[in-house]
Amino acid sequence: MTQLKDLASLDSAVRQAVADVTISDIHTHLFSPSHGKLLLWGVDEMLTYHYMVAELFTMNPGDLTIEAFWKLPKRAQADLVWEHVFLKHGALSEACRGVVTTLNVLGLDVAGRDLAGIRKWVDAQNVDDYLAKVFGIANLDYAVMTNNPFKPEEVACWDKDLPVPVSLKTALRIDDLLVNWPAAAKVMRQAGYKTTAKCDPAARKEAKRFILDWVSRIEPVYMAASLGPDFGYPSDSDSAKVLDDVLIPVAIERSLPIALMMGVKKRMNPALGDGGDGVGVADVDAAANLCATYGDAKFICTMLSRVNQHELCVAARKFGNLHVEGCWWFCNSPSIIDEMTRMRLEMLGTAFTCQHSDARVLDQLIYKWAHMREIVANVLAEKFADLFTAGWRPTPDEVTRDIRAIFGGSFEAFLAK
Ligand code: FIX
Ligand code: ZN
Repeated sequence: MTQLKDLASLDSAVRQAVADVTISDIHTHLFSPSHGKLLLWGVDEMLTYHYMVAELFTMNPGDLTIEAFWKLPKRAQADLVWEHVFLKHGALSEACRGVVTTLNVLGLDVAGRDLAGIRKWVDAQNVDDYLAKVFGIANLDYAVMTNNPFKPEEVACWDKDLPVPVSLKTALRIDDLLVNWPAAAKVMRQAGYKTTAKCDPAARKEAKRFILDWVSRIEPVYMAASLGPDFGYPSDSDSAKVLDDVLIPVAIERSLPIALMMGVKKRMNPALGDGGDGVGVADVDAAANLCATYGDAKFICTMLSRVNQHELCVAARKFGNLHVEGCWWFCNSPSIIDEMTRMRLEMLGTAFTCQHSDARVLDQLIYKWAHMREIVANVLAEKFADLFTAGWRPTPDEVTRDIRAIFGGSFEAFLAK
C-alpha cells in the first residue's frame, strides 16, 4: 500500500483507524449471562457502581448514612445517586459522564433525564442479546473476566458447567492465595486439598495442585492478583513463598502470565465496600525483581498510582517478560490516560496495552471504550504527525497495525512469546 503523503491524510487515517479498531478488553469483572446475578447490567447497576456510591457520599445527601443506603433496594439506591449526584451536583466526573455517554449511545433519553423511560427500555432487554449488542457497539472481539476460585458463588456456577460465550475469556484471580493464606487454605481444604493455616511446603504443594486443577478447568488467559503498596519481592513473606513455590512454577509449566495489579489500599473506608479501596505507591522493584529472577515466566503489570507510571515504563524497557497494561481504576480519567499513553508511546513504542475497561457493569463497556478511543485518537494523531515531520512515511496498513497493537495486538504477541 502507498505511503501517506501529507499530514492531513495521515491525521484522518489515524483517527479512522482508532474509530474502527477491534479491541481486546484484557481486564473486566464481567461474567457469563448463564452465571445469573454475577453479571451486572442495566442503568440501576451503572448508577450504583461503587464509583457512584463513593461520589454520593463525597456530597451531602442530607441525613442519609451509608449504612441506611446499603439497606435500600437497588432501585432506591439508584434514585438517590440520580437525584444527588446527577441532578443536584452535576455529572462532571468521568464515572458520571460515562453513564451519560452509555445511555446516549444506546439512544435513550438521557438529555430529557427520563430515568423511568430508560428503566422501561432496560427491563425489556434480554441479557444474552444485550451482551452481544454492547460488545458490538464497543467493538470488542473479547473481554477477559475475573474468575475467583475462592468465591463460593462463582465456584457454584463453574460446578454447573454452564455455557460461557466465546467473547468472554477467563482469568484466574488468586489474591487470597497471596495476601490471605489462612482464608485461601480453608477454601482449598474444604475442596479436598490438604492445605493448612500454616503456609508450609506441604501446604504449598497442595495449593499448586489446586491452582493446576483450576487452570485445567477454566483455561485462563492469565493468573492475576491485586497487591498492596507494601508488596515486596524478594522477601520471606508467605506471599513470596507462594509465588516461588506455587504460582511461578504453574506460570512456567503452563506458559501462563501472572498479572500483578499493584498499589491497592484495600478498604481504606470499609463502609463503602468495593468503593472503599484506596491507592498507595507500589514498589516497582518487586515487579522488576520477579522479572529478573524468573526469566522464563511472563508478567503483566498495571499499577494504581500515577506516581508509579514512569518507573514502571522504564522497567518494561528492561524486561521482555514484562508487559505494561491499562490506566487502572484511579488512573482511568482522561487527564491521566493522556499523560500515561504519551509516556508509554514515547518509551515503549507500541509494546504495551493502552487500556482495560475494568468494567463491572456490562453497559460500561460502551463508555469506557468510547472515551478511550477519543483520547487515544488525539494522542496517536500527534505522535504519528511528529514521526511524519521527522521524515517517516507510514502506510495506512501500518497505521492500522500500530493502533491495533496497543488495543490488544501487543498483548497477544506477549502471550505468544
Ligand atoms: O482488583 C481489581 O480488579 C479492581 O479493578 C477492582 O477491585 C476495583 O473495585 C474496580 O473494579 C475498579 O475499577
Ligand atoms: Zn478490576
